Amino acid sequence: MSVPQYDVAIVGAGFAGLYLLHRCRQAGLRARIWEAGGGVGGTWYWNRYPGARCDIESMQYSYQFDDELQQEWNWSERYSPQPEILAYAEHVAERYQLLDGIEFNCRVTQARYNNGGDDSGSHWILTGEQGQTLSAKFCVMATGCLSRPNWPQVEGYKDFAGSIYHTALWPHEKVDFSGQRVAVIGTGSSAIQSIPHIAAQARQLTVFQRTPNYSVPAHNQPMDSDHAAAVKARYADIRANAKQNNNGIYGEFNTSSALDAREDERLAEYERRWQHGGLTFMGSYGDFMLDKRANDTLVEFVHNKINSIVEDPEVAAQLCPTNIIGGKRLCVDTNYYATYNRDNVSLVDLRRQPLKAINTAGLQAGDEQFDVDSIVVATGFDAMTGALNQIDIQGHAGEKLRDRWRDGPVSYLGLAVAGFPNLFTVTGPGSPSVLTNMLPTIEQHVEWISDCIMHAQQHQYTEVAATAEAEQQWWRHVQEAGASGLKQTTDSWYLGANVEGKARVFMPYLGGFPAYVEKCEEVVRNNYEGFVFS
Ligand code: NA7
Repeated sequence: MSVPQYDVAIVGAGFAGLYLLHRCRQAGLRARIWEAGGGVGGTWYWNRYPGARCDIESMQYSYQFDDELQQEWNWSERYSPQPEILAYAEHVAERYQLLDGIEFNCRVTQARYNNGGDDSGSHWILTGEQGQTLSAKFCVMATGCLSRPNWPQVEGYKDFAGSIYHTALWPHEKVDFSGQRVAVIGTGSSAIQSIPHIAAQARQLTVFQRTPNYSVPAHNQPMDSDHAAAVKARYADIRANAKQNNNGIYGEFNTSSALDAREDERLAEYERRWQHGGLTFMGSYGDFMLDKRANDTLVEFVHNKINSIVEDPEVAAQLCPTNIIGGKRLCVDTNYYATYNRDNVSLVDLRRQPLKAINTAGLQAGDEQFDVDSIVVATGFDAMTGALNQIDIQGHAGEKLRDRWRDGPVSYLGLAVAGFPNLFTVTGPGSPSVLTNMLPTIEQHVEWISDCIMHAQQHQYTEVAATAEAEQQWWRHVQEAGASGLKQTTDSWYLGANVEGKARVFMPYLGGFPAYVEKCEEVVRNNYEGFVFS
């Protein structure tokens, strides 16, 4: 049987894979996407739990590569819900006629590099779950940073008589919790978004919390048409301005010290931003992640908010995080803390009574049995490396990426790994990715990767490979940037701390989006410094 041949194989049809397919086709490259899901959208295809929505305003959480697209598309809410973001991804796939370039329900199990020793030319051979194969000169992993679900390592899943749902693998049919006793495990962003919805439906909701999280109100609302029109009128400026900020988000980011402000000024500023809602809450001063004393002032403000919203002081105390604010990604919610005032909601502290097992009737935490009808597992992801390590990726001389990364990942710019020629990763470890607005970061990566592939094609190179030296240098810089400031003082999925046995390495690049873009551009200016073309 002959193996289909392409210039570029793309794994994943999320926002990265879709744009890459479009770019490749525009450049005249033959490209094909293999996608595990039954449709496009990546994160927004899988995470269908109640209340799922973006935590960056929709006017910014969108593509900007085509002005007609951003002018024509209308978002219905300030933070659009998952079905609308999925509809947007579907619209993009149709608008640019990408669907015929995607193989759905096709999970890649192996990607193996053949350096052309048999005269077939350097190429990657992909194998799918059903034994399908595909060959392409280049392979791009557009597999997402948060796409391999993380499950608590406890016994008994199979014994449970009720239903178990992971937020990241939510059914396509509507789940109705009416009249049910429901357990939610986890209190990260997915739990914080879904808990108010589940509580409004269920007879009884018990939340199992290992670590409390900081959450600020979204103050979500229907899109104000005047606001949307004003943004559209200045879209290019707004997008360009966003790229000057470390997090790639357009907003008011003050750089002065919280400690230089008078207490009453500071509190007024925190209150103003709390009332505005959203992630820019952390932008009131510039030193929260540099000086613990500055951070403490914001922590105290949020603790006071939690204590003023949650009526039971014991529950409020359990919901107040003890780590710094901003160590983990801030959550953005609608009615999260107030949900604990409902009679049908209770909170269990897994630090006091650890999750021991799931059994026929429910779950056991400490010595206590909790009988439930449904369990919602909101325990996040094996972030940044999980989706890549799930695939048996074999580079030069059969070296496996998962072996190479056993003690934690290394990468050149989050884009390429030494020893894995003609392989690129979109928002791989070492890219600013999850510390930024993902959409513009994805666009920047995709444009850089497709330009690099075109450079190789135009010069008829068969192989492009990151050098070990460039990779080490970049990785040292990533580690230094990650170690600066307070971020690493909190256990988080940035560090792999949420997954048992995972190497503890700070994975995203904390140096900021502008510095990263400048580095990528410098690499190109210096004739793809750190890459060898042959
Ligand atoms: P997160 O943010 O990783 O949250 C997962 C939650 O699940 C968090 O509270 C974890 O507690 C908890 N968790 C993880 N493993 C366990 C086990 N074994 N037992 C009990 N509790 C556990 O994932 P989300 O899906 O909510 O959000 C991911 C990102 O999506 C988010 O950052 C936004 O960018 C959007 P822990 O803190 O690890 O103690």
